[in-house]
Amino acid sequence: MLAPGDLGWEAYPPEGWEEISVMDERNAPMRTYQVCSVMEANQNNWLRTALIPRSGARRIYVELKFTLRDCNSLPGVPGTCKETFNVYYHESDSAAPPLRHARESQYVKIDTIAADESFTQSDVGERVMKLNTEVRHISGLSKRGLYLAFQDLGACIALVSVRVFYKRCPLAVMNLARFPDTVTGGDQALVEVRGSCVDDAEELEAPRMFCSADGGWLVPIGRCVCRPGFEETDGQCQPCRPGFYKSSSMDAYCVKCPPHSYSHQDKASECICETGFYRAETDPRSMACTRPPSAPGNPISTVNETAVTLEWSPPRDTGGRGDVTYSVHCKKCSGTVREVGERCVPCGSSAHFSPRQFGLAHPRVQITELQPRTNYTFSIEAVNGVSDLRPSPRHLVNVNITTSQTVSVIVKERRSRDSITLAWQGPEPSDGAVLEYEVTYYEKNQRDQNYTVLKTKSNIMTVEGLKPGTVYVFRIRARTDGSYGNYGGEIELETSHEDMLAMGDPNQQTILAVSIAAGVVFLILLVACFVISGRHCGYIKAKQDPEDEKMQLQHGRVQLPGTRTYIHPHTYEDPNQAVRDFAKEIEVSNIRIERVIGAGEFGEVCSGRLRLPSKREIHVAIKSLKAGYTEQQRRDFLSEASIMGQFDHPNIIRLEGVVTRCKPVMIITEYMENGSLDTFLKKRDGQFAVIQLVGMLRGIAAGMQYLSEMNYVHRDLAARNILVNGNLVCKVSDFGLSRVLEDDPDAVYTTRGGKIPIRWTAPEAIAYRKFTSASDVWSYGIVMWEVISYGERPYWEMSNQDVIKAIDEGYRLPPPMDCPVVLHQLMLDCWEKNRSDRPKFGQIVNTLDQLICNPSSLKQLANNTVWEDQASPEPVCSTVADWLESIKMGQYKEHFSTAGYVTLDSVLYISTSWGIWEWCWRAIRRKSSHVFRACRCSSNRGPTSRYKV
Ligand code: ACK
Repeated sequence: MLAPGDLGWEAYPPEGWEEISVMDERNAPMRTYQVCSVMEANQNNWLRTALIPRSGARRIYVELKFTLRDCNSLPGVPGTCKETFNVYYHESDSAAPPLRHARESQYVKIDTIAADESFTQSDVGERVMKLNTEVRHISGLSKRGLYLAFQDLGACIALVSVRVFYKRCPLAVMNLARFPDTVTGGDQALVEVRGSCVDDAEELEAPRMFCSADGGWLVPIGRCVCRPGFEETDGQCQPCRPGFYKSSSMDAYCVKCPPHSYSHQDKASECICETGFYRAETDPRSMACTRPPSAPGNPISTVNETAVTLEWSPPRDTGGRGDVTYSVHCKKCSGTVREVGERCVPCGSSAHFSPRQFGLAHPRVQITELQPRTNYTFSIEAVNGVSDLRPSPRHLVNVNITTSQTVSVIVKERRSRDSITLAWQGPEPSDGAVLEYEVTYYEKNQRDQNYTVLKTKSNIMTVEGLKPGTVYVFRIRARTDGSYGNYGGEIELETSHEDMLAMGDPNQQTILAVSIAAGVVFLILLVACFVISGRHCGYIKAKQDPEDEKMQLQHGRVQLPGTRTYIHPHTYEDPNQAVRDFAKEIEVSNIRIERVIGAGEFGEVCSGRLRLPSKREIHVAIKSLKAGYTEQQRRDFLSEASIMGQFDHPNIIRLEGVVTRCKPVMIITEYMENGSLDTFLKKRDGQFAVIQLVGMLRGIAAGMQYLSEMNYVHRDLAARNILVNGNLVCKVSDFGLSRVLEDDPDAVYTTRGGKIPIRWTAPEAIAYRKFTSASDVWSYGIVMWEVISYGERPYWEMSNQDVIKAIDEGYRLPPPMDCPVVLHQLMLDCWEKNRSDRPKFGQIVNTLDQLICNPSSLKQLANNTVWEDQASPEPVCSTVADWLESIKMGQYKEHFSTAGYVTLDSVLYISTSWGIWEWCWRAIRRKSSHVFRACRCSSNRGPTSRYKV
């Protein structure tokens, strides 16, 4: 501080310190206090400042500038001459008493000050002023002010300047917080200072810093951040420009408005959606504005009595969102004609929606418990997260249906040689009381000539007077309050008849004799060879093993040709019951596990042996359920057995039984020596004649025909799910309920959640999960392509998305190398976009049979080359004996003639429990080409061309 004018300092005794004006080095005048009583002893001269206010400082600094004369430079001074002086302070809240009354003890000594080297000396009569500077500090001050005092004990001093000061930390901005100018603490103490956020910033964590005793800021803690609509620039918060926004103080910078939104003003914390676009409450502000979806498309309804299944395709425009769900609104309408003014009322809770009415994730719903013979209108709406925000009317697609009233399933039936007893379940009581039932029946294939109508009030009836061993078709309908309902579908039942293998039948006897005599292999060979003849390129089902038949009856299953329908295990309330009904329990002691052959979804797959009491030991595959499974996994695992156990076909993998009573739970199936078809073909690339490949395809098609006739849709038909046995017979496998979803490595999640093996799946199944036998036909076409190309990956390395796009644009897989044109044409037929234009499996089987029977049709290759016909012309065999000779099996002539097979045609009708191709492939494997050369297509129309395999 600079004190102008009188400083108000006091000196005592008066002859001590004096205020004197001198010239400084630059010859400027300056005021000093001086004392120089060196000639007398016992000096004690005090000089005291006026009260210096503390001004909040806890530590003050005192800087002294002075000159001091060296005693030696003073001629004749006594030994009492001093070269130091003392500095004191006295703290006080009020004015101190005059200096003359002061006692030394009231003052606290700061230090004794000596000159450094800067003594003022006399040099050749000229005095040289040397200025000393000393700084001392005083800490722990607390009173209003203090006095400084200078004590001289006999030195020669000139006090030129006394500067008293304290230190402050200057105002600072750190982490968007402002810290005020702060006085430092006493001694080494740091002063903690709380900062305040700069304009348009808010505290993230309380900002603090420490002001050090030296006047510097230390250790910033906490920070402020710019509030929404502002961003940090040069330690300040600046507003976002128009077109930009910042929604959260946690974001560092303003960013551009997302699509379909804008901000016209600055400082925007969010952008406003364009007209027609919305933002759901839970949508992040950074998300584009979206809009409600368009209406769903292509609604399909399938009415089944008082239930309806609705399916539709997803909306063309999802509104830019991924959260599309569906709601189905139901109205019941009165009157028979749907017209304006028709009275419709909401269905209320009477209808049951499965899986639910609102918030459906998939475009499919089943509605049950509808009233019979009633009109309903269902409005299907696609909904997304912003649908509720749109004021305008919603986009709906309507489906009108009319329910029917029918008698539901036949629950029981019993047959004898001349009667059939039926029991059925009538309509729901809510449909009105049943007055009577009408049972109509006729002999199969005789409908036009004769059918019988019977009436009954009960829901059980025995129809008598029927022919033995004859198939009858039955239909039943109910009459309630005056009108008849619809028929609930037809059921075919056959009256029982004599056992076909009864010893009394001479024909059967001979067949048996021939079989035994000639050996099974050759008989099968013969039969199959003739079955090829185009007249009868099919097979006749094997007679059931009586043991199996017993088991099936015990389980309440009645197997009749053409009447069986696959029963989904989910229709069972207790899934274990389905397993009990369709799978035989096997004692674990009857199984011998030999080796691990692979890994399934639920655990290991092993091969081993099964020996059932009084049966031959057979080779089996054993799938086991790994330890630690959940109840759901157990059910899913065993579902495969309850599905497989319903099938009985040479081209469907055969279930031997299950082990459920002890752990691990196991599924036992027949063993297929060559494993899965895709791996098998890859290993045997190019090693088969095309007709062999066609034979494999024929087997798969036959298996699929059987499944489709059972109303079973496979959904994952692919070469990897076909197994091949040692005779090259192909069998469809993989029936578990979870397999398409979980097991198949080629299945991927679609945008709509389901998991689908895209490359094998028909477009309608991918688009809206329309899985039918027609979609299985599409997959079958892909399997054909896999087979002919020896396990090549369909669409090679194209991505799934590209495959979907290519198919939609009409692209189809080209013929594989050496693919006969007819086979590629059949593939293309399977890949017709319109599913009703695709062939049925039965037609595919027929087509392949024709190709096999007329192999020259396979010569024309799709890449315009022709198979070389190397067959040498051979005489057509006209008798069984000639034919047996030609195939080097003349020794069996006797057996055949004894059996009554003297013409080739008569052999055509022999059937076998083997698929006809089994022996053919066996022969091919043995390279018995003479067998094939001898086979020819023969019919009543006369011999046709011979062929070479
Ligand atoms: O291609 P693979 O040899 O044939 O490897 C798989 C593996 O187990 C896992 O599924 C094989 N596999 C499955 N079922 C059978 C079966 N019944 N007979 C022979 N191998 C089978 C399949």
